[in-house]
Amino acid sequence: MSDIINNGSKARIQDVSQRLLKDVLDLCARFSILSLNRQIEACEKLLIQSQPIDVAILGQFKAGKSSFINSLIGKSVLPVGVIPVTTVITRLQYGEKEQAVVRYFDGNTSEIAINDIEAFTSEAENPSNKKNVEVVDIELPSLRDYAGLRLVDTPGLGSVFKYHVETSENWLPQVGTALLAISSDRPLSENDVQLIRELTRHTPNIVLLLTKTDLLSPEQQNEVIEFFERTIQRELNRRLPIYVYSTLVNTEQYKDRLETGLLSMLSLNRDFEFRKILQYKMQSLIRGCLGYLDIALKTSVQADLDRENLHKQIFDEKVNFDLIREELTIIARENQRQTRTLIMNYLDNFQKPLRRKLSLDLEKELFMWKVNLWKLTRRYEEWLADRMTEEMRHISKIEHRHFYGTLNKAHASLSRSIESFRNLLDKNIEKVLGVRLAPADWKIEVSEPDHPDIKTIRSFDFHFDLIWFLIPMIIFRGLFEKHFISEIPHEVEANLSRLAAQWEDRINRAIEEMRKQAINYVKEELSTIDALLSKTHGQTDEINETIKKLQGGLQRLIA
Ligand SMILES: Nc1nc2c(ncn2[C@@H]2O[C@H](COP(=O)(O)OP(=O)(O)OP(=O)(O)O)[C@@H](O)[C@H]2O)c(=O)[nH]1
Ligand SMILES: [Mg+2]
Repeated sequence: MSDIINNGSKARIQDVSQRLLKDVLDLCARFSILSLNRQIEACEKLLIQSQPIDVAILGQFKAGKSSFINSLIGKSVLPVGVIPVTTVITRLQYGEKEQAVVRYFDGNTSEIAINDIEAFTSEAENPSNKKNVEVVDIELPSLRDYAGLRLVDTPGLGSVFKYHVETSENWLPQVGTALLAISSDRPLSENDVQLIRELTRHTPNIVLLLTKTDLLSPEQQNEVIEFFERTIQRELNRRLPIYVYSTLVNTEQYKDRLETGLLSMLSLNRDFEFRKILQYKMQSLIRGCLGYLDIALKTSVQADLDRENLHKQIFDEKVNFDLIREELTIIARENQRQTRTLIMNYLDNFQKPLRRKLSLDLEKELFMWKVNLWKLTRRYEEWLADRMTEEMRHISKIEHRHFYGTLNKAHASLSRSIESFRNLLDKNIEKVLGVRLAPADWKIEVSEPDHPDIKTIRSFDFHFDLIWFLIPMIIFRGLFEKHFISEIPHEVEANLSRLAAQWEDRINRAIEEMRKQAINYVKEELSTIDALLSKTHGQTDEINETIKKLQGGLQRLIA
């Protein structure tokens, strides 16, 4: 029953881890997080292979790590010495027959005799790992009791051989259970405490191993152990199991304690321990990720704020689209309002001369029209229409430039207004971003208004000519002629006013066009700058989402 539960939970942890690892890989690529690569690799290895638990012996150089393993397995397999020796990671595990395999960084492997491993793992024969060995794997039948575990000998830390330090530190993420060897003659240095801190990221199982206890009296041993406990408590606020060992004195007794208290326990509960380690590593990896994402989030939030501030400073109360649009509209409307009056004032000059001229002409004309009232009226109307059209066309053609007062004024004001707006914008951009915009070609085109189609209007309110046959012309002709002549001033005024209205319509339309043009310049410029400022959009939302997803994953792992 417990096996079923175990297997179920094993599959679940592996599933959840697999999925989370994919997410982590994606986001590391997206946010260029490289520093988690080794942790990712360690988790990948745990997920891919059903490998043994790596019980790594770590510690300062010459702490007696290799000697301890030799003593534990009862065979001098690993090279030891008084100067820094171990140069390559060496793993020992149970195998039916004795064998040693050298794995190189280039992927090659070669099987060697157990007695020859010194040629690959010692500094003397493989200085700074010139032979490019990634790891040496040894299998021994005598390790049957530790099946499911792999003892890992590591190069010492803190020595002059930088390569040794690098090798061990790089390997750290793969640690399953860490045995931190501390020599009795150098009890617990700052480096050891630092190493424990580092190991805490990679494994829940950290054990202290006080080596070479034969160098201490029993009292001294107790003193050292108490010192360890106090220091770890103070520095790391935790307790760690402490084992003691000597390859020279009471070795069997120490070995027994280690086996029953640690190694056999690990071996027997291998699956449970394995899952615990996988779970721990995944949690640590995700916490690492969340840490980086937090930095990314803060940067992104700051960038958003900066951008917002820039935006605010550039688009201040003066550089404001609504404001300038209103200003341009007021200029246009104000000018449009005056167009008619301006044209009319100018055309007033034509009233008198035109009246006089047409009256005289009409008098001459009437003299020649010896016809009845109906015909007289027709003739008069035709004559008036022709002359009026001719005169209005003439005035329009010769004088129209004088109607352009408001058009020109609007052009000048609109141009001035957008130019000063552009100056403000330029100044703000230079102040905030330190860049000068290229001068803008905001030239407002004046579109020449079309000439109106000039036609005269009828002048009679009541048509006497409809009753012409009742009116004796000999008596009334003089009256009608007077009437026609008296109509001229009114006709002139009405037609001049109509001419003004037609031109007003066209000029105001042209002003409207200019207003639109000006607004468009401003609008396009502002939206370009706005787009540039928000183009490099912050990743805040995206990061927040990723953080939420990872936190969810972390919860699932812990559950
Ligand atoms: N007195 C005493 N000496 C020991 C004991 N274990 C190891 N030594 C000595 O300590 C020295 C270093 O031993 P190594 O096993 O090479 O130490 P190491 O930690 O593997 O060293 P590096 O591989 O260089 O990091 C050797 O001279 C050993 O003989 C012990 O239990 N008691
Ligand atoms: Mg060694």
